[in-house]
Amino acid sequence: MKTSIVLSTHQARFSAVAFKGDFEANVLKIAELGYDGVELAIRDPNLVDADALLAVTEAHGLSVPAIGTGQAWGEEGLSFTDPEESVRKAAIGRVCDHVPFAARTGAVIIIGLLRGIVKPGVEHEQAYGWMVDALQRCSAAAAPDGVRLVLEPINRYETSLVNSVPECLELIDAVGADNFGVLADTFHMNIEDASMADSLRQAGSRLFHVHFADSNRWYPGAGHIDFADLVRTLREIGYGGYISIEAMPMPDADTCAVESIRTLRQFLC
Ligand code: LER
Ligand code: MN
Repeated sequence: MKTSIVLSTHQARFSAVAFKGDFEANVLKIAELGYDGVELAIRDPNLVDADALLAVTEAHGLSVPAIGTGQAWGEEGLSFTDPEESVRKAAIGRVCDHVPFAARTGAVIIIGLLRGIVKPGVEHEQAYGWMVDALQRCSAAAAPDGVRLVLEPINRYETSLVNSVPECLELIDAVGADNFGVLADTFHMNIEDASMADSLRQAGSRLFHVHFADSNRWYPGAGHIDFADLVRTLREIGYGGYISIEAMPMPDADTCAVESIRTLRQFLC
């Protein structure tokens, strides 16, 4: 297992991104702390100079294991389940736009809030159907380039569409694409999943990516989640991907990054 931490390429409103702002300075700090990679939050890949970005990550020896897409929801309101067809199409198009960059870096494309919420006037079943259809289209568009997609179960206070890992496994069956799997985020699982370890075991080889934050969404070690048990379980299921830190920059971004890698090292050595 390898380590990474979430970094935004632009200033973002989402509060659990530890590092925002000056990209190169942040990449340097992350590399010096000993992380293996940076997970990039990218609103629109068409507005990002991929060559320049990768020149920086590669110069510091960091991989890019995942791309977060949630800013397209947060800043532009794009989603797979909007009542407006044009908005749903734009959301699918945006995910497809991430494919070339993801193919270059081997990153998984994360579908978090880009799936949307169930908007007023829309039935849950209708929204679910739109989501399945969008995920089938995006998975099919990504497959020829060997790119994988993950859906992240997100807690009930943010969306009513897929809150737990077992619910996501049902969705994966409905979508039926080999390159579509689950991202397990410990912050959300602590709220929604009956047993985090059991959920990870159930996910097995369908677990493509992991976010670590503690129960209070501070760095691992600042709350009451048993990370030793989770890392043991990840090993047990043969998970060979990244553990990516997605925690609030509390008490500040640097402390969050330092403490997170310190906690992870205790279990990963
Ligand atoms: C994104 O990875 C996440 O965990 C969500 O809380 C975003 O709203
Ligand atoms: Mn997350």
